[in-house]
Amino acid sequence: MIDFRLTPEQEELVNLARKFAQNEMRPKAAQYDREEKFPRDLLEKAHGLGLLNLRIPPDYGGLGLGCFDECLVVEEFGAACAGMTTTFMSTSLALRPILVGGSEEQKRRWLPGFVERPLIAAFALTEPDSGSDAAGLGCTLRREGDDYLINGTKRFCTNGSQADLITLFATLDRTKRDKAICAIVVEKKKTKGLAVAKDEDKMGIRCSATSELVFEDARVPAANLLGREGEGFKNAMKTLDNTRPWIAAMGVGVTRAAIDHSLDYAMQRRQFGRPLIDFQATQFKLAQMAMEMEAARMMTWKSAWMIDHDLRASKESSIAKAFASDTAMRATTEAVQIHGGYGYIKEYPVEKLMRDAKILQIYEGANEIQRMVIARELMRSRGG
Ligand code: COS
Repeated sequence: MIDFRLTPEQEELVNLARKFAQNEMRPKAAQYDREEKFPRDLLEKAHGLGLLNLRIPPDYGGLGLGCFDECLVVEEFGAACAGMTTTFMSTSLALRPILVGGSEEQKRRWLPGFVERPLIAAFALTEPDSGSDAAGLGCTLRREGDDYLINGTKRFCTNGSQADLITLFATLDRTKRDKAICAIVVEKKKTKGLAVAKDEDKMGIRCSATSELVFEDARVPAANLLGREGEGFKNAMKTLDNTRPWIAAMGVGVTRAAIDHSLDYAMQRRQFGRPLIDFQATQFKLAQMAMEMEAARMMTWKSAWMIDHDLRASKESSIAKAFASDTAMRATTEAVQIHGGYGYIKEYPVEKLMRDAKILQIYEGANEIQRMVIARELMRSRGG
């Protein structure tokens, strides 16, 4: 049975998220982008409204909402500011490995704090020499008594410099690739030997923190290991299957903002004695943007629905992520084109949308990786 209507509770959630996004996030988006200001104040407000970490189960104090609900909220956030959205949602990404691989005791130890307080978490997988090839990690962990000693560098870690807790992926033996990767929780304040090397100066999502973290004989209790040694890679893959739909939802939100701004502009801007919207060239651009946005939203909803029904959604998550982020890139580029010279200056919001859209094609697995996952799943369906 298919039903595209939202429940009254979901409508309420969307309205709350939309109000917050339009009244609190959007007015500050340009300033925070310009000043690279970390949106801690907004994160605290969003947390106070109950809009963050929606998927923490009730057993640990959370609302226990689904991936679908999370995507509804992310679309609203994404339509206001992708940088702020990335900041808010990266905690949800970083907590997922605890939900995927953590013991009951570990979940009880770490999750309730994120419901009670606006704590921040970071997911540390990528390294200077290991990005798309996630099994090629060089950051090592070595058992010593009741601890692990961690050595190596993590790069492009969202929230890294601001995080209270880091879910870290490191290897026992680089030559064994995915079979030697472990997932471990690093509590930042308690960990000596962990330093923030820098926050990157980025093209887009500039208010979010993208950090380089250096571990030098950083000692972490062995009790913080999630699952068993060697289970970290699968944990990371399952986590990403689960979180890619919200990157897609953000792409839908960014596309929606591009359409809104373009429509406003095309209706008031006059050339050749007529508003731009009267020209078929403008109408067709907007129609294409709307068609692609609608398709991207359906793909997002389907992948989220599958996750909420415990179905393996590797292919669908990758399809949604790649399509929606490509859509956002095309739509924001067209939005700049519709605005002409005004689209190219910072006084108008579409140039920021275009800069922000680019990262959606790159992070949480580059779109080339998504296509690789989709193709592999197709081959798997034929026994390959
Ligand atoms: N769920 C469960 N298990 C999975 C899985 C998934 N989605 N994807 C892979 N696995 C398992 C495989 O089944 C295999 O297990 P077995 O050996 O027991 O059969 C193991 O993991 C290794 O998988 P595979 O051989 O496919 O690994 P590859 O090294 O070829 O890498 C890709 C696979 C490219 C998909 C992976 O490296 C990847 O996702 N890279 C992008 C990383 C990324 O998104 N980085 C951004 C970080 S967040 S900013």
